[in-house]
Amino acid sequence: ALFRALGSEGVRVMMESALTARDRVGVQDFVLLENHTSEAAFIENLRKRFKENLIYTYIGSVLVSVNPYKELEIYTKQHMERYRGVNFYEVSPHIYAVSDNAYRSMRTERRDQCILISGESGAGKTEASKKILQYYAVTCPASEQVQTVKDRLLQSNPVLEAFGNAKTLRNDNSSRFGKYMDIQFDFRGAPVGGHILNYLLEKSRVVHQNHGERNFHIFYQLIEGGEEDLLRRLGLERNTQQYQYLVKGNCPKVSSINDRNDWKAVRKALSVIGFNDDEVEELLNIIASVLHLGNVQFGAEESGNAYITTDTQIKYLARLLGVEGSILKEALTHKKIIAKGEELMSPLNSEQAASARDALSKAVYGRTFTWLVNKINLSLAYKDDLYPLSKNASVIGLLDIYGFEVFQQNSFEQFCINYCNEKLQQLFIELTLKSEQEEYESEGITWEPVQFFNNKIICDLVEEKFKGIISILDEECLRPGDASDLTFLEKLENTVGGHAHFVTHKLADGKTRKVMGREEFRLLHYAGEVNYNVNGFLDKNNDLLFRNLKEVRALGLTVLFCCVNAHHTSSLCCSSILTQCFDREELTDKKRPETTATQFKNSLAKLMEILMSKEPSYIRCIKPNDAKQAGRFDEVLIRHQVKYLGLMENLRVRRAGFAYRRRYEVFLQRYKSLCPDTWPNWKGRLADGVSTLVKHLGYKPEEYKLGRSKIFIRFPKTLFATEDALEVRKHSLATKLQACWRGYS
Ligand code: AOV
Ligand code: MG
Repeated sequence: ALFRALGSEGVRVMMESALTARDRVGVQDFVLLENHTSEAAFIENLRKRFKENLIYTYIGSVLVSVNPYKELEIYTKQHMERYRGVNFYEVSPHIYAVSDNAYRSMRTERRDQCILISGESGAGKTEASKKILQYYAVTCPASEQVQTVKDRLLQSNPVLEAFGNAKTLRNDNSSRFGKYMDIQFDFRGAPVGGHILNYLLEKSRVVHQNHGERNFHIFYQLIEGGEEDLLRRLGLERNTQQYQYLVKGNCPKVSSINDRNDWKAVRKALSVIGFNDDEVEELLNIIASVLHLGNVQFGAEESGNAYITTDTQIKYLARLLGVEGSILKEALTHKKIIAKGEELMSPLNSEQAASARDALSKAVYGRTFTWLVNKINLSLAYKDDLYPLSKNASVIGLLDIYGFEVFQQNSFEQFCINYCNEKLQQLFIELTLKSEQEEYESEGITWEPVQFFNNKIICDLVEEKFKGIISILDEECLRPGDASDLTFLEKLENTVGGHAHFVTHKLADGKTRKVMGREEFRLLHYAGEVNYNVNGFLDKNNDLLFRNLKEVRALGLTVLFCCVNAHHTSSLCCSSILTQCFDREELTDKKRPETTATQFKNSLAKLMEILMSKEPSYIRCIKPNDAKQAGRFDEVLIRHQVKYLGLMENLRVRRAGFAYRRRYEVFLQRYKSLCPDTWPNWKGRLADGVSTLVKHLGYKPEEYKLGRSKIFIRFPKTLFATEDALEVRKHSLATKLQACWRGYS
C-alpha cells in the first residue's frame, strides 16, 4: 500500500537516489561490498569515503579508521548523543559507536571489555583513544565525585603526552611509550576510577634525537612557556637551542605544535590531577636538571682524566638536586670500584664521563616518568570507603601503544616497538579467527576456514626461550669478556641465520649482500622489512645504572647515594621524587635485575593475558600519506597497510559465505514494519517471526540461513533491498505526514 501511495515512479526515484548515494560514499561496512575478495574494490571504497570525509568504515564489528589530518565536525556532543544506545548499522560508522557498544556489552553482559587500537606510527591511535575517553566522560552518568574522576582521566593525557610524546619524522606527536588504561565503572555505569600501565619509554631520546626530531615535549614547553621567575629559579634561559639535549635534531619548532599553549594546558592538568605546587616545582627541578646535565662538558687533564669545564651547570645542579657541588663533580668524573674489599674512586676519561652523564640523564628521566604514572594512578584510584568497588564493578581497557615504525636508522628502541606491534597483531589474529569460528559453530553454520598469514613465527623468532633474539641478546649481555654488539650479531647469524624472517649481509654461499650494512640485521616483520643497526643493543639492554658490570653504571649510584644521604642527614631539600625513584634497597641489592628486553617481553606477556581475559573491540588505524597532509590518499601506502593489517583476510573470515548476520530480535525490531504479520509486534518465537518476515520480503532459500539466535544473510544485495524498502517506507510516511499537516494548516 505504501509503495502504491508513492507511485512506481516515486519508488524508482527513491531507489535510485539510495543507489547513487552508495555509489558516491561507498558502503559503510566492507562486508556489503559486491566483490568482497577484491583488494581494489576495498581500496576504492576507502577512497570514496575518505574523499567525503567519511573516515570510518566497518568490517563487521571492527572499525577501520583513516587519519584525516584535519579537524572534522564529527566529535560534538550532538554526535555523542546520536550514538548512545543505538545499534551499529543504524547510524554511520563512528568511533563512538564502538565505544558505546563496548560500554553496553559491559553493562548488559557484565563482562570486562578492552578496545585495542592498532596501526602504524601516525595512523591515529592516540587520537582515537582520546576520543573514546571523551565519549565516556561526556555520556556516562555523573555525580560530583564522578566528575572529579572524569576530569582526572581526561587530564592524565596532556601530562603523559608532555613527558612521553615527542616529534618524530613519522608523527609530530608520537607516543614514545606504550599505554594501557583501565577505566573502572561502578554498578550504575559511572566511571569511578582508573589505572594506567606504561610500557618501555624511549629514554635514549633524552640525550639524542635524530635529525628532524625533537626531545620530549615537556622540555620545549617549559622553556617556551615557563614564567620568568620560574625559569630564573631553575637557572634556565628562554632559548631551547642553548641546551645540548635539545639541539641534536636541529628542530626546535614544529608548525603543528604550540609549546606555550601546551605548557598552560599541562600546568592546569597537573593541578586537576592533584599535584601540589611543591610537587610540580620538584618535577620541574628534575626536568631542568636534565637540561643542565646535558650541558656539563668535560676536558681532559694531561693524564687523560676527565675534569668538568662548566662550573655554572654544576652550581645549578647542586642547587636543584640538593647535592653538594664537590660531590657531584667527583661523581661525574669518577667511578666507584672495589679493590681488595675497599671502595675507591677511580677517574674516568672524558669520553667515559660523557657517556656516564648521559646514562644518568636517561635514568633520571625514565624513572621520573614512572613516578609520574604512579602518581597519576594514585590520583585515579577508586576512593570510597563507604562503597568499596564491589564485584559489580567492571572495566573497559584502552590500549594505545607506539605504532610500527621504520626509519633510516633503526635501533634497539624500534626493535622493541615493532616487536610489541607483532604481539598485538598476533592477538588480533588469534581472537578474530577464534571468535568467528566459535560464532559459526555455536550457530550451527558450516564453517569454511580462511588462510591467514600468521605472524606467530616472527613473535617466536624474537621471544622464544634460548633460541630467540632476546635470549641471544641477554646471553651476550651476561657474558663476561669480549662480548660486544658485533659478537651479538655474529651469534644471531649462527643461531637464527636460517630463519625465513631474518636476514643479514651474509649470504648462505659465504658472499655478502651489498645492500646491507655489516652492523645490521633485517627482520621481515608482518608490517614490512626493517634493518636494525646493532650498535648500542648491549648497552641499552643492560641499561640499569646500578649494574657494576660496566664502569659508567657506578656513577649514578654515587650521585644518588649523595642525594639519598643528603636527604637523610641534612635539612637540605633534596629531591624527594628522586629519592622515591631510586630506593636504597635497589642500590644495595646484589641480585641481577632483568635486562630491558626481557622485562619488556614479560610485561607484554602479562598485557596479553589481561587483554585475553576481556571482550575485545578493534580499531584499525590507517595512515593516508607520509606527508601528514589532509586530503591526500596515497594508494600505495594504503594498500600496503590494508595488506599487512590483514584486513582482506579479516573481511573474508567475516564473510565466509555470509555477508551479514543479525540477532533475531534486532532484525525483527528493525524490519518488522515491512510485513503486516510482524507489524506492529510479533507474538510468537523470534525465529518464526524472522522466517515469516523474510518470506514476505521474498528472500529465496539460498539467500539466507537461520542459526540458533541469528539470521545469516549471504549476499549484500539482499540486505540492501531490505534497507531500501525501509527507506522508502520511512519517506512515504513522512510525505504522508506532511500532506496531513498541510491539510490541517
Ligand atoms: P599514533 O598515535 O597512531 O602514532 P596520532 O593519534 O598521534 O598517531 O595521530 C597523529 C596525528 O594525526 C595527530 O596529531 C593529528 O594531527 C592527526 N589525527 C589523527 N587522528 C585524527 C582525527 N580523528 N581527526 C583529526 N586529526 C587526526 V605513534 O603514537 O607515532 O604510533 O608512536
Ligand atoms: Mg600515539
